[in-house]
Amino acid sequence: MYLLFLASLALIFILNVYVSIPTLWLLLWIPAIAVVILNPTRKATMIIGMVCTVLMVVAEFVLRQNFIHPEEAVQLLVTGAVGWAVFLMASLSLIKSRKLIKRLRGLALTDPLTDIHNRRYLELYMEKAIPICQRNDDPMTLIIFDIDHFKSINDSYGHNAGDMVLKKVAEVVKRMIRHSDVFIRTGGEEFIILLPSCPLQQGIKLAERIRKEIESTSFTYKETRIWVTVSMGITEYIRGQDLHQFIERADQALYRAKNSGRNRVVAI
Ligand code: GH3
Ligand code: MG
Ligand code: MG
Repeated sequence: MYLLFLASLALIFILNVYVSIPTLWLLLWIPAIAVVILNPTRKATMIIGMVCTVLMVVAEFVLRQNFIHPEEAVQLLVTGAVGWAVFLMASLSLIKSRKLIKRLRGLALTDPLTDIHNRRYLELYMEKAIPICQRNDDPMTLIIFDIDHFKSINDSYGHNAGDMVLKKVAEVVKRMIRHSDVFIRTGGEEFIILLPSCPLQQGIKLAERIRKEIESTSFTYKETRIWVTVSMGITEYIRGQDLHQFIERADQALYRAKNSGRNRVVAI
């Protein structure tokens, strides 16, 4: 793209040598906008704007052997100003819409209560992660966990207390995992932690640490201590599985953890 920018500059320069019409310099702003599309920042807008204006003025002086008629100078100035204004408006609205798209994308992939990612994010992430994992023969482990007897927390202390528990559980887990791990609220009081480049045994150790940390964390709502535990299912990725099958296997382990007394980690 930058090569295209230089090629367009050369073309515009040559065109101006043969057809000496100052308004032709407006063409210069087309590649300039292309650069801002590639690099949508205010800094890039300012730099490119300056570069184009300086280029235009210097080129005109060189082409006219250092003499510009006052009328032509005014025409050149107006051309430069109009070009600048159109370029600035186009660039700034481009930067604004890019920011908006980024923000909307963030909102679409984030759970509003806990501020962690949602299931849609996991699906998008796994579209890329599964082929990479299979190609590099890299281990990948998935933990699915669910808060025990969460309904009775809601029933006993109210929905707000339940929300507070969900937020705090997410905060505890966020502190304990790596930046490269993927933490998802799949819905209700169920979460997934995806551990890339992590074999099952290492994942079990982390799951056990998280389970104990949640058990010993003090959840207090209106000065009442709420006891919170989680059950966890964990499994390692098997070559050829899709996301659904991978989660299904971890879900079976979670089911066993629930049925064998809760507040435990079960691996399959
Ligand atoms: P188990 O140990 O078998 O997991 O039992 P449980 O009570 O945790 O599971 P159950 O599926 O019976 O209840 C889950 C409850 O979670 C029911 C639902 O109202 C509540 N819930 C789902 N989403 C939210 C939420 O965003 N906030 C709150 N406060 N409660 C929620
Ligand atoms: Mg539950
Ligand atoms: Mg549940």
